[in-house]
Amino acid sequence: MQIEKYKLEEHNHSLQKEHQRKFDFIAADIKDVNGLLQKLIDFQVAIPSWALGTGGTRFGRFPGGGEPRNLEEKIEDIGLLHALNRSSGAISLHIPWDIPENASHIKALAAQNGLKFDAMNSNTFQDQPDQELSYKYGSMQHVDKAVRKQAVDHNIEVVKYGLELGSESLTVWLSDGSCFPGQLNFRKAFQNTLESLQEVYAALPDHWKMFVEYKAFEPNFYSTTVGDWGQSLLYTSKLGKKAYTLVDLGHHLPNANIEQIVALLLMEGKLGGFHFNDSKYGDDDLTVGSIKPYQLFLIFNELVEGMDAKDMNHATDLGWMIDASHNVKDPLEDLLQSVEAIMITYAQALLVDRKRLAEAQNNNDVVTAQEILQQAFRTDVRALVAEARLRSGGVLNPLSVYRSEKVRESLIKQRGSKTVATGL
Ligand code: PSV
Ligand code: MN
Repeated sequence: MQIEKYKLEEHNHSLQKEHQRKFDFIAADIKDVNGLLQKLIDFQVAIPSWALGTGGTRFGRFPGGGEPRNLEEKIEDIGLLHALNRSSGAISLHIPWDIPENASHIKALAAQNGLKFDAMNSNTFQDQPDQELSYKYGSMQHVDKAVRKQAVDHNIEVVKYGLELGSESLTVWLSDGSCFPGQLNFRKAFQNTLESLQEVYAALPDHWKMFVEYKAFEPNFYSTTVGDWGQSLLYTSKLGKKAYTLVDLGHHLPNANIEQIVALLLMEGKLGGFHFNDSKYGDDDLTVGSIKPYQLFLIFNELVEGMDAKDMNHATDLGWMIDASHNVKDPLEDLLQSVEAIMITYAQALLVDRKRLAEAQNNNDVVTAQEILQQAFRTDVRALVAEARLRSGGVLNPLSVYRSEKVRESLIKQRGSKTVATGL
């Protein structure tokens, strides 16, 4: 579904005066406002192909209707988000949930919607109906070499699909681990996994990156074979320069200092990408910024500081993706909220007075350091984010257009009320 351009313009026109007042107010306090806006305009967050449907829990799933029935419709949904916010210009595919049967057609459709292909995601955490060997006891860690080979071959196949689409990275998330003490020999599980990853790495094109995602627990509850950033870093360091660690915000044990993890991975040149979401307890997959917005700000603060220290391009040198889906919201509204939260937090991190912060740190002036961070965090930057959207052809308030144009109702009419998108 597409919203006609004149409707977007009408919407912007109706909010323009109020927006201008708010924008002028904040712009007056910023030294290089155009430079900051350009960074916001350039920053794009990939949407995963599995987030367009209402997510499930292991207790049930309550689809909301109008969910995309195939990859084409998923691309259209992301195209719509991108038309509204101009910050969701990429799609990340999960194989086999979204196999591009006709790559050139899918590529052309994505291009029409202004979308690029972000990281490809493999799946060895579920058994597929036509699959020969089971992943019940793991995939790349498996005691049986034949199972490991099947997992390796699958990842290589995912790279092939990605090559056809113009993607340049592979994300490997393994659910491998154990549920009970004694079930696994940790060292052998690690070595098997490393060997399997090395085989995939060897098949990776030179211009590609491999992201190794870690997760503390779930579905395994006693041990996870890539359980934390230390283990991921161990694998990626042994693999080589095309391998990086991927941080998913929901994959840590409670109270982990994620901002410090990010700072150190960046320092080592081993941070590759991000999966954004929020959580209260674990891998809750809640809307970005809905539970711990200050933590998100502190993470972005380290990202900006660490990337600038290495002269990295904020928009292109790391992979940015949302990884969330849940039961109770319209997934498209939820994604609009998540992207907005990311843009707001990025803008706040760009406002941190880094020179003064460094001085405060050198003087052990703890109070001033906190004041500087909270000054940025407490700044209402929404008009800056809206102005960036406006300048790049989007709308001032994406959620309000989505609702006033009755997008979900149209999608239900078009696709039906009982559709269920592929994913979890
Ligand atoms: C696992 O919880 C994960 O974060 C991985 O990134 C998967 O690819 C994705 O979620 C599947 O929903
Ligand atoms: Mn993830």
